[in-house]
Amino acid sequence: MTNTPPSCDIFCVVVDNYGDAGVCWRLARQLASEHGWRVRLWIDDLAPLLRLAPDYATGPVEVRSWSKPWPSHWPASDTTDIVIEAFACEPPLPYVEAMAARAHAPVWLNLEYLSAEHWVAGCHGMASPHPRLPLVKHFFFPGFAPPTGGLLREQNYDARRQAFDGPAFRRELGLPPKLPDELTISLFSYENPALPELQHAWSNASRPIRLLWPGSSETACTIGTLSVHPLPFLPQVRYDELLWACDLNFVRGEDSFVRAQWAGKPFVWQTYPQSGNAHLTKLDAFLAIHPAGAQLKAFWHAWNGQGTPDWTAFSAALPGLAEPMQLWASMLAARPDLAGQLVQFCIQRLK
Ligand code: TRH
Repeated sequence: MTNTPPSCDIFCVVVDNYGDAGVCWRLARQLASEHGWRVRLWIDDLAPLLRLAPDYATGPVEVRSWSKPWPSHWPASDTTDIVIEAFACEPPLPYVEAMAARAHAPVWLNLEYLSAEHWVAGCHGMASPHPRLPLVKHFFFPGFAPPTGGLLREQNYDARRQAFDGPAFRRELGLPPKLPDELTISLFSYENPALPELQHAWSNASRPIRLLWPGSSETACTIGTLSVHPLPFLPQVRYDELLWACDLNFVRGEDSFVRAQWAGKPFVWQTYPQSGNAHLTKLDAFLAIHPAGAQLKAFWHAWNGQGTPDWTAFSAALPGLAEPMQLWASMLAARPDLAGQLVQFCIQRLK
């Protein structure tokens, strides 16, 4: 290989919501800005990306609309050294055939979903030869512990966090200054039958609760001790700031779940609902590896449809969660990040 930076195509199908676009954009941006790769992101729906990164067109990633149908012939010269398909979305067949026509086959990765389940470590890096073409696809699994692919975390994360000005952030969002005994909560969840019960508890709490609710269409209101503040859906970088500004974050899916862990604040995770209650297996696998898993379990289970959330018990446990949450964040941050590991994985295979 020459010294030219590697080229990389990332393929992303937006199945629903924001997670597919959110993960792909985060990875694409890191590969381009931190590792100098020439990255194109092929995405079949630009709408979520526009909300996550309204300035996506300014670089450093070249975003391309993955229009369907794809042209029936694709030149090998317009494929890249590395091809990443997100969540097994499969690049278009003419593109795959063009990959096989290159002098050197690209490194082809399937970036998988995040899970703390045991089997992930055994599957990370596994090779899957193409049944017909001279190509090999490797499974790249994010994860919490070696030997998985790690988690997405930008190199400038700590610097951004240190520069964060909480009071200014609140002013910019039109929020009042934080009351001395206020508990500030952010809420990002799927439809959740436990929410009305929880809101009722928050409105009869022992301290003021300010609920910051991005992307909500509710109207602002105050009921007893609860003040509800709907916020616009924030760009991805600002969403980190929201997590930093809160004492407790309700997150969901995959990417906001990871961001809440980097924030090092107590959080509550709603898993992406899956058939056969597979999401509960995912939930328990994470609780089993988290240092505060035992204290979180009852409330997290209730938030995921298994029982009624006991706010009084959970809020009493909150002060004791601060330390294990920070410990967990520092432990994870000390491990190699996903983009860095992915780069190493590819470099070893690029001849
Ligand atoms: O949106 P999600 O539910 O995404 C998904 C999808 O359901 C997807 O199909 C599934 O594969 C995946 O979960 C596991 O939740 P997630 O993953 O947390 O993604 C949300 C993204 O939106 C994340 O990048 C954070 C970002 N975000 C903002 O940028 N601004 C905001 O205001 C909010 C609330 C979120």
